Amino acid sequence: MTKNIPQMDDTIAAIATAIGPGGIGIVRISGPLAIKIACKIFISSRGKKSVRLQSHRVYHGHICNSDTNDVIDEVLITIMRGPKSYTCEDVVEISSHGGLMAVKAILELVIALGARLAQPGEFTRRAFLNGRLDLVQAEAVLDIIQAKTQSSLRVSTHQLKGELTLQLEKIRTDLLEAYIRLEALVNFPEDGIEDRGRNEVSSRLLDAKMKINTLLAESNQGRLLREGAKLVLCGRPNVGKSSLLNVLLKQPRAIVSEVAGTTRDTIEESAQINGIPFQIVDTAGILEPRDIIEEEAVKRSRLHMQSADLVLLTFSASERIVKDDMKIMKFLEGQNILVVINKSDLPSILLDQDIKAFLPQHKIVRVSAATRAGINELESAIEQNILKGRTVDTTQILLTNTRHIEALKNAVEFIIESEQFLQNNLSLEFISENLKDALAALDRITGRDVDADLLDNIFSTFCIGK
Ligand SMILES: Nc1nc2c(ncn2[C@@H]2O[C@H](COP(=O)(O)OP(=O)(O)OP(=O)(O)O)[C@@H](O)[C@H]2O)c(=O)[nH]1
Ligand SMILES: [Mg+2]
Repeated sequence: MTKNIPQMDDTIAAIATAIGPGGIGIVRISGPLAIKIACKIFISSRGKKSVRLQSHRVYHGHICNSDTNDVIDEVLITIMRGPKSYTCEDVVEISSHGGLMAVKAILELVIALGARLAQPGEFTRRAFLNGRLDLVQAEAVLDIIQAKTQSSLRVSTHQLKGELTLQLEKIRTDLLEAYIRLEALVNFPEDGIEDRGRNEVSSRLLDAKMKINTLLAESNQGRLLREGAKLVLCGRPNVGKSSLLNVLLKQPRAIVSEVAGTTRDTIEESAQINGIPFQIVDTAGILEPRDIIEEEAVKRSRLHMQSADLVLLTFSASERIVKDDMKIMKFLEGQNILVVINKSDLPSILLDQDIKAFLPQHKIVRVSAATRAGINELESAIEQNILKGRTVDTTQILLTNTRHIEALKNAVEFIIESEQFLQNNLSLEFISENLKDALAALDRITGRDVDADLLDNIFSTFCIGK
């Protein structure tokens, strides 16, 4: 059950710019009262109250408290009458001087005149509910705001333009045609065209499946662009994990010292490596916890190692492999590992073949966190490992959102099952039910078929004012 479905027929308002010192600040108002409120508080620079504010015009003037006649700030206001606006409703944007006080005072005035404070993402939610954007495009708006790299920005912009939606619509048409043909077979079985009909359904299903699989094939790359890959530094104490974290972050984030066991709690930071967003985790090197704090640290480190997209297994060039290294390697069996031999500035005791004896297939990169030698090579090796040698073509349609990926996987499962039913000559009603489920999975992505809880979930991650 949804606790809190926002109304649609009232007027909402919010500060749409980031809070804090800045050149300008914007208060955004949307709904039936938006223009009426603007008329009450805005005095145009021509001196008289502007009663008729025209759509898609910008006016210069002042915001005044109509009760006290106090001037609050000099502003530009933009009028956009619905449906030609972001929300399809009447929208007014008041651009005042930046900083908190002016925008806050304007917002308070607007609220006092009958608007209500918007919930996070409520402007975009209205744009969706009024048919201005579908759900994929609404989510793309959020991704653009939160983009961490140029490439993720580019992919989200394509999604906002509706390119992914168009592709999903093509898949939907295939499925719908398969469904309609199937229904015809169910309802007019006497026509004697069953074989031909089944073939047509089959061929439509194949088309849909191929289109979905093409999208899914690149989805891992897309997801990495949006959410970032998880990179976990591990290795025994003192090999220089925290030093490497600092080098990759280009700032001294973690404490580094010659004392073994310096890092106790795991440290997580976001960074970009060669244009790919990463979540980098520095773990505790200790293997045998001496107290409950260390016990917790070891537990957390292990959880991170297990969920890593890539583990940077770190050694020191000045030390041979010892039992503890072997324990770590055993724990990491089956993980995606890149071997890093740090401290290459010191005389090298650890040889590549010492490592290859245990990890014959894994790439080894020698670096020095102290002198930064080899760091570029390390960054390229990380990039290659994550992209598996492929470049991400940000001009193509990419799935980036886990919600979309899961729904498409779901749809393809129903399609494959339907194909099997068809091959085994099972009752057409079964197949028909399956196709309805496949269509529903697809419609959850674009929001054609979506419940209020899911909407709450999506829009609550937006900022207020968007
Ligand atoms: N010569 C040399 N010393 C390094 C290098 N990288 C790190 N060190 C030193 O090695 C020591 C340990 O570094 P840390 O980064 O704290 O090692 P760690 O692996 O995070 O250790 P724990 O947190 O205890 O698990 C410090 O004294 C660093 O200055 C390097 O490339 N060359
Ligand atoms: Mg450390």
